[in-house]
Amino acid sequence: MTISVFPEESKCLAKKHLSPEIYKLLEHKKTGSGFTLLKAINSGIKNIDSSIGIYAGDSMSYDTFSLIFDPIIHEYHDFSEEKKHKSDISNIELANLDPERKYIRSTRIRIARNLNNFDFSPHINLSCRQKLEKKIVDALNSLKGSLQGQYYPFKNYSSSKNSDRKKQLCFPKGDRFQDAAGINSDFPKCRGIFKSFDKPLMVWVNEEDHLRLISLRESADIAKVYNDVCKAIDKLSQNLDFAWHDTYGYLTSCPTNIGTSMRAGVHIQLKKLAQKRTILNDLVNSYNLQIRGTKGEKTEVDNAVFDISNLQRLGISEYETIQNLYKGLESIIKTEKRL
Ligand code: CIR
Repeated sequence: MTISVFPEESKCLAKKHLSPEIYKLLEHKKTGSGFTLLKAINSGIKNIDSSIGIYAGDSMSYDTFSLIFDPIIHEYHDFSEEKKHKSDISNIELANLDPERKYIRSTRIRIARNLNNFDFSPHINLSCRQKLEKKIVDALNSLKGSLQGQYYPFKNYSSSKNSDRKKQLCFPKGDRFQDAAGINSDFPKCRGIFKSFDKPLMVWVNEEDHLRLISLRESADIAKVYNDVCKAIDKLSQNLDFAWHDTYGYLTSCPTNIGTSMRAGVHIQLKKLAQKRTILNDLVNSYNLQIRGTKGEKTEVDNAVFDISNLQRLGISEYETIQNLYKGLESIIKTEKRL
């Protein structure tokens, strides 16, 4: 039997795993910062098409409400606690898979981080978000050399006359799932984007997670894109205390992103394999990768350009994820050439 706080049509994992017994055990619990079960599942209650339906309000949520987070995490990530997540962001050396960019148009890697001692985006109040923004920006401003850059707070950008630049440097207000979770509160206050001067590294501040580091190049040099973002994370960790869980690795607002919190992928044009989707799907599945539409999740594939990225985030290190993506893409390109 499931709990009646969710709409009848809802099929989200939070509803599936929240038995009346677990609800009773958790309904009056609070984390140290006052986050509750009902706040955690509000997005799932308000959006009947949620697939997960739960967000964490702080790093403690994963332990205080472990009776509901654990089964969701185990099912979504196909994870058992004996595995324990391990991180490895050491430098990687890999030959460029497609130097002429015949297939791979661009490579993008995103890694999320949240800080201990600050509530996560669904639960943080304005004055703490302000302090957090300052702390993050101070750390970003201390980056030197190739990582040095500038922070663009959104409040200055709303009055910018240069609309192209504004478009490039704003992340949009979150969707209705994030809205019901509380992530959009006080938007766009205390949000902004840091951009490095001479390398395509960006950091989104105070979006769904405290930091989202994005490294993007119009190149197939996966190692370079990966090493850039890892170097930034390594430097920032000297000044910022990232939330880490012994079993679940790096903690994020949405439990789908815990572990490495990394999505590493390419835009790749596969004209032949686009006509042989079964072969492409088999290859993608055998390397534990996923296909998204050209413009992201739930979009179409334009002109045979696929967005192919890692599927696993928990129980696999960052280093292994990149090696796996590399091997998968190598095999996909080989097959495309053969066809
Ligand atoms: C859902 O439950 O469907 C939404 N909360 C989104 C879940 C995927 N997570 C994400 O995009 N960070």
